[in-house]
Amino acid sequence: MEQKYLQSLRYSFDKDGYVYIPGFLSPEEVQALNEHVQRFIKERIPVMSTGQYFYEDKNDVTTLKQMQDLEKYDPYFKTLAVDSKFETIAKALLDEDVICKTVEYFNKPPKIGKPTPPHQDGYYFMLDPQQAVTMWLALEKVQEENGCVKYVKGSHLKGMRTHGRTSTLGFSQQIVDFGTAEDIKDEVAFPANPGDLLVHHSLTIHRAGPNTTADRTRKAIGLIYWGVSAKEDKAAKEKYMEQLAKEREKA
Ligand SMILES: O=C(O)CCC(=O)C(=O)O
Repeated sequence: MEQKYLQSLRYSFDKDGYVYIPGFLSPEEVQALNEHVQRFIKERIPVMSTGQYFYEDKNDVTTLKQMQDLEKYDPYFKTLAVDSKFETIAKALLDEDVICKTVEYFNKPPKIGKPTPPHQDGYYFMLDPQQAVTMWLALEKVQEENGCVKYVKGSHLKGMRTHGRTSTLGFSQQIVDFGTAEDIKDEVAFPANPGDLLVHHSLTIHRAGPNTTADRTRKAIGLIYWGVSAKEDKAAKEKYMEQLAKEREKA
């Protein structure tokens, strides 16, 4: 990728807290990725640890909602993330070397796909400095009605907001006072076509609506990269993960 192009992306990212790259993957690449996702679901879910995949309705396997750490279970997804064009973008936006932390899958099944609560990923990451990006790649057409992603422009420059528990599986935390006049004024919705890529900073506030359609899914791939300068508060993270595991057992 050309240096000039990467620099222009970084300029937008620094200003807005996100970038939108239409057609990042070609239709053929998206088709191949979709086929690998389906293969992964069939072959790998049976060997995945609990807590790494969730169903919207745990009694219905057609309602798969989320999976994480795909790259640890399948070399295709490792190759997708490491030394790839996704990594090139992450490096350019953070202006340093990066480490891929996880490859995820996000779906909102028709009718019952819940909203993604407003949050900042950095709240989960617990990093200092907050040098991290999340990528979100549409695997199919995503619009307001099946739950497109929405970003609050410039929110990455305003620090970490207070988060509290949600009952949403896979997104346990949300901003408790989201919905201020400024949040609403600065919020931008991103309908996307298959292969379009969104990338946001770990402090950028974002959310997504429910899937209100009767027959469409809302599938996407997520990739998370941390800059090498970002250090994790390990003790705080472990405590948080233990708490989550306990709550999951009770649910
Ligand atoms: O897929 C979604 O609805 C949102 C994903 C998200 O919040 C994230 O990638 O950080």
